[in-house]
Amino acid sequence: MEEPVHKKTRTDDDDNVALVLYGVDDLKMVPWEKPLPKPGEVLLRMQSVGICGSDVHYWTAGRIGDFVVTSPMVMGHEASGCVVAVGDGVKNLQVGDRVAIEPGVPCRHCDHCKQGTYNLCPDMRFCATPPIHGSLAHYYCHDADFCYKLPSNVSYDHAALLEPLSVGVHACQRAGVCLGSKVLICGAGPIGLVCLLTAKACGAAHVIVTDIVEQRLEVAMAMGADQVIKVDTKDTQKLANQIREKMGGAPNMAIECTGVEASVSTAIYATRSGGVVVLVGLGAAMATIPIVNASVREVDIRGIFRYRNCYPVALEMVSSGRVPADKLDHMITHHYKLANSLEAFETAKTGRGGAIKVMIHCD
Ligand code: NAD
Ligand code: 572
Ligand code: ZN
Repeated sequence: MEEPVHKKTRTDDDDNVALVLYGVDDLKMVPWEKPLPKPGEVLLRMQSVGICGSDVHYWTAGRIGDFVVTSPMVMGHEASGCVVAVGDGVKNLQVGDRVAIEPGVPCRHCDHCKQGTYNLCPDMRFCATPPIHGSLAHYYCHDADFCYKLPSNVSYDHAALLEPLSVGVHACQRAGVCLGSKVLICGAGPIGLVCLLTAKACGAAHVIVTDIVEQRLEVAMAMGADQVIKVDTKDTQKLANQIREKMGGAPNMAIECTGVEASVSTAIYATRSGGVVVLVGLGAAMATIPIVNASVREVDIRGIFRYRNCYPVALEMVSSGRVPADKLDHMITHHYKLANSLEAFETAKTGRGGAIKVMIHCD
């Protein structure tokens, strides 16, 4: 492993800074109060934080749907850190532990929480979803039971990737991917790519990935796609037939990771009768899609909302090598220090240099 458990690189341990969003196009690195762990929490010295499309969207648009940035908000929700202090009652972690941080903490009391479907909790507090602060800082406190201790063979970068990987795990579970599955994945952005890794780890026999950008398809091939298709037609039924021909049969399931209306249509047309289409991508609130075609062929259309109970699965997939470390590395295209976070966000926004996942190093 490249990182020591915890190395001290600054002289004043009380200094904290954070990357804070103040409004549209108004992102600043500012001094930020160093928090104290409350009962049940740990104080973390932050390590790797990946930039997600939603971070960039809050920065450029100030909102996603009904979630509006109305007060300053610390960015970042794909994160790992090292425990530097524990609050009262914390039993699962101790100082020096390296952890992955599951960014959404539910209320723990509602029916969904009690039944385990905690991702659907209406009172979920999710990092860097307004008004909840994220973790892109030197120091950050989080509920200890939503931190997962890392084995020594899992790096901080890969621990940060457990967040999008958990989306991939939930999507593949909702799709029912299993040994021998033929899977269509629409979109080779970070989310399509983690779905690819998870599908292969589940034993999928044949995975086809689509995109409109050649370079992203090259990354998909390097990460284990069996075949890729560059989408260059608006005729979604024709494209669906191409996918079926290339696969030697219709996919059992499609995992849609673009949110683009035409791509949702393609996913429905391509999927075999009795199969499943999982909508991961979130685009326009209203869409025209071939709903009757899906209905009369008993193609189930399922949504996902983030993930639940997936961090331990994602961590096991990485630590066991079922998701190979070198394949994960292919999606991390850029690295920046915390001090250069604004540059990191520019790279993520523009996609310059073929950016897919931009990683910020806080220590
Ligand atoms: P991204 O924008 O990086 O990736 C989308 C990819 O789709 C891009 O590579 C783009 O070139 C490609 N694309 C565009 N049009 C296409 C088409 N017609 N056919 C095939 N490919 C096409 O985004 P991402 O970070 O990978 O996230 C993907 C989506 O997943 C987003 O909509 C995001 O909001 C959503 N998401 C949903 C959840 C959830 O809980 N449901 C969680 C995380 C992300
Ligand atoms: O990693 C979690 C995550 N979730 C995303 C996008 C990116 N990363 N989602 C898309 C936006 N929704 S939302 O419901 N919302 C802003 C809460 O529109 C959540 C899931
Ligand atoms: Zn995200």
